[in-house]
Amino acid sequence: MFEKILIANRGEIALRVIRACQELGVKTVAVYSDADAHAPHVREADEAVNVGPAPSSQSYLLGARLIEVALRTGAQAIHPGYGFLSERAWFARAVRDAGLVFIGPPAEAIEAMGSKTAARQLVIAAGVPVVPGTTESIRDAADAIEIAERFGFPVLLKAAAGGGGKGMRIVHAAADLPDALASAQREARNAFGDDAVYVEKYIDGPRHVEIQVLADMHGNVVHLGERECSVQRRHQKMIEEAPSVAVSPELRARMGATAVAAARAAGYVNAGTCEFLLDRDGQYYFLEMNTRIQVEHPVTELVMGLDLVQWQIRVAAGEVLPFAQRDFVPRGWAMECRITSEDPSNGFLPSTGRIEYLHLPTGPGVRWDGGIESGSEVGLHYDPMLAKLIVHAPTRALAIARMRRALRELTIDGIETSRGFHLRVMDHPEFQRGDITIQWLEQRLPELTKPAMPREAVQLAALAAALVAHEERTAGRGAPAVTATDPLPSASAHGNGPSWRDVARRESLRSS
Ligand code: MV4
Repeated sequence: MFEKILIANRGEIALRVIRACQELGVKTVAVYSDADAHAPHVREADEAVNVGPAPSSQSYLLGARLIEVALRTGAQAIHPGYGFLSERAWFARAVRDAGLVFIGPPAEAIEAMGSKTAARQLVIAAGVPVVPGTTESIRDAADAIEIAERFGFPVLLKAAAGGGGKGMRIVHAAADLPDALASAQREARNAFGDDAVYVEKYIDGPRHVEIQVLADMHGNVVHLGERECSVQRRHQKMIEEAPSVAVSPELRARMGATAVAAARAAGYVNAGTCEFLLDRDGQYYFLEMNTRIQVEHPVTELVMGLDLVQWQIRVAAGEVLPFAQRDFVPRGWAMECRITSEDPSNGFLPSTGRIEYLHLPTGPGVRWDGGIESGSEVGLHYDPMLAKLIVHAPTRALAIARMRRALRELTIDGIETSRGFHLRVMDHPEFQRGDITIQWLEQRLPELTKPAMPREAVQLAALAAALVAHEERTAGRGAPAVTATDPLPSASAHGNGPSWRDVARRESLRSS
């Protein structure tokens, strides 16, 4: 086992990795930007090194600097977390070339899965079902029309270098192809520096189901079942669960075997995830492989009863996976809500400021993976995901009830968050039935984000609260208590500061 690991990340995932290290008896080195000098991951690590100014391009993304810090502090390995440098093959290679261990897959496996067209070729050869389409990039509009007509409209143009939905265009008819191709290529060039685009048949109304895999250096590869990730907005997942209502034990075994075949084809080692579309007929199609630990890994940990981050570290240190595939049967139901600093009632605009007060839910079956505390400053430099609230219960219905309870226990004062939005989702009958596709959330956004009360009702409630607060402040100071049966006192009649009528006037002006 390693003696010391450098964690090349921040926020909740940095803390998550620190916790795994503490349990394994491994020392930790945190890195941080100027904006994160007081962040919890800095305090919880055994050592912490400032690596630059707030922008991640000048701190968390400076691979060479992070490697230099690892060497200087005597760390033997680097855990990249997710995002930042986690899927940059050049970084994985530079870590290895520096004589350190990258806690993730080999650079070659990251590269093999990085190009969507190359990944399709690789997994097709291993017998993995992919969405009907090409594995070569399109030459021109005429080429695109010919290919699209072969598969039938609608088709989806995708960036070969892509992922995450950038450079994607749905095309319903040949006449729309030239313009769609030009804009997909432009977006791909801007996002990835590569304008290669290819064609897939468009799958309408599927679920997004992914399979977790875990592989060691000795040829052992297991899958840990699926996560249902359909509840997403603009390619950002909001709620994930394990298992999926749409996956039977038989389908799990088939999708799992497919994911293992894809991992083997890529020479995969460490934790990884194969993303699939699952259509209404139970057909599934490989989309891409994420070559990192994912945000939503805890739901798998809870139903499978293992610590994925610890196993990432252990296989990176050369340990043999001691599991057989039959050891992995999901137990109960796990669900995760991503708590973000976004304002759902305002188009999910990022919300910034100081977290004045934080109260965390506890009790049976509740887990909080967070990177915030009372006093944390939330700015715009990094991802708006602050924390994940995760629950585990015997059944899906009980997991929803538990999530509801935990969301209600959670208080985050000072900034807007997604908390209330998650409560609305938990209360939605379609969500409760598991009747969801990748389109569900965006279709239901109006009802899930409309204000709870009309504006006038909020103003009246604020006014009433101000009156009560004033009443409590002035009670026992000579002013007669104001009750519902009292006549309206005149302004400043009692000489004890402003009368409640003055307060009411001030508050009504303030809230309008
Ligand atoms: C698709 C698709 C429908 N048909 N491919 C979006 C991101 C990228 N990973 C692949 N994506 C999709 N590919 C075909 N042929 C629909 C999506 C898609 C999607 C996939 C997973 C989760 C959320 C999604 C939201 C919109 C579209």
